[in-house]
Amino acid sequence: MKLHLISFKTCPFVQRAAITLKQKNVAHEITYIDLANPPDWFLELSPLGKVPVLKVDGEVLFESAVINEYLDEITGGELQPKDPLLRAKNRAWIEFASNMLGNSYLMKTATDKVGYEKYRDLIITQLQRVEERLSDGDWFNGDDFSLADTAFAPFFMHNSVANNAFSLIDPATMPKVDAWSKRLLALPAVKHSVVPEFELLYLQRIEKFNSYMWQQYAAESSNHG
Ligand SMILES: N[C@@H](CCC(=O)N[C@@H](CS)C(=O)NCC(=O)O)C(=O)O
Repeated sequence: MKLHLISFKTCPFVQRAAITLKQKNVAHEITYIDLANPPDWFLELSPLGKVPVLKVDGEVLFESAVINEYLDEITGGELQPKDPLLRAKNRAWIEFASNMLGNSYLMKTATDKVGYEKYRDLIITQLQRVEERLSDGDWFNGDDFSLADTAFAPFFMHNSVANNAFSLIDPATMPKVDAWSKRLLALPAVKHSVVPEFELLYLQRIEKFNSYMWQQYAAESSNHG
């Protein structure tokens, strides 16, 4: 079976599938496209014009959560809880993580302070919810690494760029989230789920938005030489 992931280098949703592929050591090809100028062949095969798309031989799969369940199922299925209720709850939290990624995008592209603070505060409230949900184990469900971990990891990677300059994690009030995010970022499958120049590309992208968040960062960086 031939697996082919269509990607955009800074997309957190594609990164979920990349983590699963790395974690399970699954052979695959990757093609990177420019979302600002998507090729016609991509628009033809992606129903929503979004990445990720996974081509499975001639077939097309889209939506990161669906792609991840499929990748896990064809390779043993150990990244999903066996209990149907826990599995359903995990799906709901994966959707929650998608909502956080949406808020993160709106925060980093907001052009004024009011817009920026609205989404920043929403994300902080969401992180506090996750803090309440986490158990004492290493991963989202405790001892077993799962697709829920792969779904949140991209948020933590974006949150940690530029030496945590944009971080919204308060270790004092969110100690479990803090420890979990560090554990995820240290995992080889997460580290190698993005291209080596990821951080630079991420910063270039938010610079292009010239958003409130970028302006604060640029002012702060120039103050410190
Ligand atoms: N719900 C989708 C979201 C994917 C998504 O929003 N991808 C973004 C890039 S990170 C995209 O392709 N945007 C292009 C567009 O909306 O035109 C998933 O989980 O796969």
